[in-house]
Amino acid sequence: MATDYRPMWKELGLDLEAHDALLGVLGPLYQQTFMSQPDRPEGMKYFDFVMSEVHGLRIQELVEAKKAGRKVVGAFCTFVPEEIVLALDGILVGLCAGAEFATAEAEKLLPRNMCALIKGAFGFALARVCPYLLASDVIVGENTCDGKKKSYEIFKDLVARLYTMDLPQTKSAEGRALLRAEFSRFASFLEKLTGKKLTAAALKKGIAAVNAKRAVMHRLAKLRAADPAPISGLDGLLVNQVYFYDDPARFTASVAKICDELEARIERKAGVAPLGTPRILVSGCPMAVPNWKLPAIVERAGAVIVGEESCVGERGTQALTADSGPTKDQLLDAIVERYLKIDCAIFTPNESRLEHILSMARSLRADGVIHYGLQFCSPYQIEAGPVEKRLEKEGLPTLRIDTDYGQEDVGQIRTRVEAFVERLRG
Ligand code: BJ8
Repeated sequence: MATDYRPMWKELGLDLEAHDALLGVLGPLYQQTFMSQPDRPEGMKYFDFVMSEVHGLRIQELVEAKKAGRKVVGAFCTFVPEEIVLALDGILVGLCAGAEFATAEAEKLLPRNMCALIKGAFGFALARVCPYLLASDVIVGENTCDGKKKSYEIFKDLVARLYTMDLPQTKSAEGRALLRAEFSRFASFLEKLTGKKLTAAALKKGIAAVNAKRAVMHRLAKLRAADPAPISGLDGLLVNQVYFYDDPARFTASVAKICDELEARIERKAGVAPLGTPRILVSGCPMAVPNWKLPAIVERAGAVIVGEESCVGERGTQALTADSGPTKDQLLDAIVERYLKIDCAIFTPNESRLEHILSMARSLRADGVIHYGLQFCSPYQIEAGPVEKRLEKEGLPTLRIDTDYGQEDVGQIRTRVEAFVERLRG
């Protein structure tokens, strides 16, 4: 008999009725989107299991860890340094909401012209349907885009505890110094929260665990360069999404297993789509669970997605942290160096993102790029123009899609994506 998680959910403070409604939509959506795909790698069964238990077993693990004295840190951004959280025996979980929920309630607190990601986060908090939010001992809000920065001023009243982290907007010496100061302040805050002392040895362990997780994602990304593609873009995205929830060591081992399987597939030239299927790189705003709208449209239109230039993707996992020396300060410096490489569109200028998109498109042998922008996301929507111009100049057909989490524009997006796939075939 399936475990009854309702007492645990109730204790966490979830609104059980609203939560049932959410699960009632998520389960069928997952089945429809993922289980209908042909030739999925066997290793994806682990991720199907994780998703089936994403509000169950994983939350139970977090609750048990909390009882054992560990602290859960919730985050909305890939800038929150997991190395430091792990070094202080904490657990980092991703909180971004990839679906609309209680939008009308959220719009009582926020302007309507706000990106779906922020509105979704508010909706999930207001409706009390996210067990990760409720299980978090502290939530880190980062001052990235104006939308997030200002909305945290309101969000702090919706959650038990919000810690705000300032982030630079330029990759200058001053920007580096700011990030260093903020990571030190964050470490001191976590020391108080956990009652533990940050040591070089613990930081080294944290760095090793996160590097292992990132390295296995680099291995997976390389395998996706094969033609025929050994794994669908939907499954590739799902692995990137689970990255933010799962236990790091277990996640690393599960992705390594998939990689072994994909290597064998590549060896026998087997894939999820025939050789020569149009290959697409998706670039832009992060796609949090359960935002599978665009990839599902693209792959049903007969193309295959070979990579994600996104924070739920290679922007979030690129570059390892150097194990740079014996002291805590040297290690913190190395962590800062690694995070400063993230080419989020909040940075100005942000040339390195353009270079990264191009290098990903080349190494993954993409035939074209779809730039994905969430409506009202100024940083990515503004960068979309220069990205398109540069990619087209380099001979890479580019399609710009601006959308939200609603289903109203699915037909229109499908028509544009189908025409784009035809262009790539031509
Ligand atoms: S490092 S991309 S995770 S900030 S979609 S809320 S940018 S208006 S998500 Fe992000 Fe960190 Fe950057 Fe990555 Fe604002 Fe745009 Fe909304 Fe966004």
